[in-house]
Amino acid sequence: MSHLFSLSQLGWKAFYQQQLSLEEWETYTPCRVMAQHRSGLELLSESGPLTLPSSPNMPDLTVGDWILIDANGIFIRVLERLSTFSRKASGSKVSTQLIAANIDTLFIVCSLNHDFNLSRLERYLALAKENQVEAIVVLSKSDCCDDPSLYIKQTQSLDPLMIVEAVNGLDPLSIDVLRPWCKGGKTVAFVGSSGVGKSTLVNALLNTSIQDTGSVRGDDSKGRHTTTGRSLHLMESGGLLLDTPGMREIQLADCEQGIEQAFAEILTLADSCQFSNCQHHSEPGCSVKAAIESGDLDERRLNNYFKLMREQAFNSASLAEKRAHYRKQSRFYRSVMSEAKHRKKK
Ligand SMILES: Nc1nc2c(ncn2[C@@H]2O[C@H](COP(=O)(O)OP(=O)(O)OP(=O)(O)O)[C@@H](O)[C@H]2O)c(=O)[nH]1
Ligand SMILES: [Mg+2]
Ligand SMILES: [Zn+2]
Repeated sequence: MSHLFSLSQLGWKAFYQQQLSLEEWETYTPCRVMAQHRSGLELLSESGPLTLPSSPNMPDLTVGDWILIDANGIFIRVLERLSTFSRKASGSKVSTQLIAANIDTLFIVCSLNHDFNLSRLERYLALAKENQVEAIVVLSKSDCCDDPSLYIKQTQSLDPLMIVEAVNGLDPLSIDVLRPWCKGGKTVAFVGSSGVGKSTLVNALLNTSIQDTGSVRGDDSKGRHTTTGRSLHLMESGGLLLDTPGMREIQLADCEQGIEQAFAEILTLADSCQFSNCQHHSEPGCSVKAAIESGDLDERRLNNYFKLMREQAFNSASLAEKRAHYRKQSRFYRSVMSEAKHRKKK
């Protein structure tokens, strides 16, 4: 990167500034984590790029984080995040892996071929709501679809206030509709299944071909996970783009509020069920079931609401159990250590 960016172009906000004392502000340098490798982090500050080798005393960091470093380039601390995206670590039942932090807008990409799936969109929407991040639904590959308006209408039915854009990632003019969210200082992330065209959109918005794009097998139009790393890319405007690899394994944990917001009309209906603890299965006087009968509520949507609620409850419980287990273990360890010290003194 030849020219320098101001802190606000890098996404700095009052929320981060308020976390620094005057002394810290005068001594340390705030840096944004732009990329993460096994060996270390690529950072960007007002005075340009720098690298920070991994060290064991650093906490779990991710792309998009704001950190402080001292004059010698030593890590001081990570600033509190505005939003955090994580997923269940692959192969593991209960640990989570950070995906990105401090995102302003989430572009939820779904392609207008076999990938179109309302339940998957609802899952991402719940995730965005939980993180209080603005969500824009991008229906990609509009050129592969005879009538995008049909899909736009279905998507819009999930939330009348949501912004839905159909684009052809291969046509630079078509993607201009996404630019208003990519202005200086804004951090946007693309999520969606493999092969839906996230990297293609990132490249088009950057006017480069930084991200590899893959070819999709013709038979089932499923992608092959072309993008494997995560990094933030700076636009000329100063906006930052994050391309994440297909997140098929994304699981919801600690996401009850997000789900409730993404399915707000179900909760409103539930308010007028006869029983305050109605489960909306077969209870008499159930307004939710009545809405299904009358066609006001889609049965698929209700079932997905149940499914996501169960999933997040299961994952939250197992995460909480694991954390409790570690706490107990470390308490035990500490008590053993202090007892040993005691004995030594005697
Ligand atoms: N026809 C058409 N093809 C597209 C469009 N957008 C992307 N493609 C093609 O779809 C394939 C996959 O696109 P990518 O951008 O690599 O998909 P991705 O979402 O980044 O995939 P992963 O990195 O695996 O998560 C490529 O061959 C693109 O050229 C589009 O709007 N229309
Ligand atoms: Mg990609
Ligand atoms: Zn009910």
